[in-house]
Amino acid sequence: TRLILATRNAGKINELKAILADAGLTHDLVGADAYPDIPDVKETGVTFAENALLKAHALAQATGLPAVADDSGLCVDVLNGAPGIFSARWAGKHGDDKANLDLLLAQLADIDEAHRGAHFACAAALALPDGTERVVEGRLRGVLRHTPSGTNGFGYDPILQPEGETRTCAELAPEEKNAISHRGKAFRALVPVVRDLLG
Ligand code: ITT
Repeated sequence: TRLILATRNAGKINELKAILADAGLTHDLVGADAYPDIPDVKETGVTFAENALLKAHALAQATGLPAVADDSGLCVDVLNGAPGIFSARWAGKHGDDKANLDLLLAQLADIDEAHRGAHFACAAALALPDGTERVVEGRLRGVLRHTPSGTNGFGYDPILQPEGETRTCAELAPEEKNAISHRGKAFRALVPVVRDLLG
């Protein structure tokens, strides 16, 4: 059966296909980019979980198929959790990863090593056309570098160095990132829920 990945972020789609296939899910995984006529839902929630559910329900309703969605972001300790749910549009324009990362680095320029803690957060939601919904979350803790390093991944990956690592997320191989990431944890926890509800 087909399972819609309710996201148009190519970085997420790549990671989700690998994470879900590695976890043994045999569904036909199709990104929302295959449905260009379905409008993007307004992310009006105030939490990752609320926004993930909004996205999953929108695609499940519009396609009549089960859908999973990811809402995620970077939560910085000294910024009281910002950018958080605003991570994709921190510098103004939605999805401008470089502008977002540059602005955040500028905001943290005077913060010393001991106070650069942060985490990535991911809410993974499943919605069925009949309105059934489930959501689980995952986190990846680390520290923020002063300068970007690495070319893998997307978004803030070049500046987050996971706890216990000497490399940034953008210097990890994709399978290394997925093994420890917020997205890997959340979606591996969602797999048994998908199996339970969809078979
Ligand atoms: P969809 O809503 O279509 O899924 P989006 O990019 O708008 O795509 P979000 O609203 O969830 O998704 O924003 C997530 C942002 O958080 C993303 O643009 C990145 O800047 C950042 N982010 C999330 N996960 C990340 C990761 O694994 N590595 C680096 N940055 C990440």
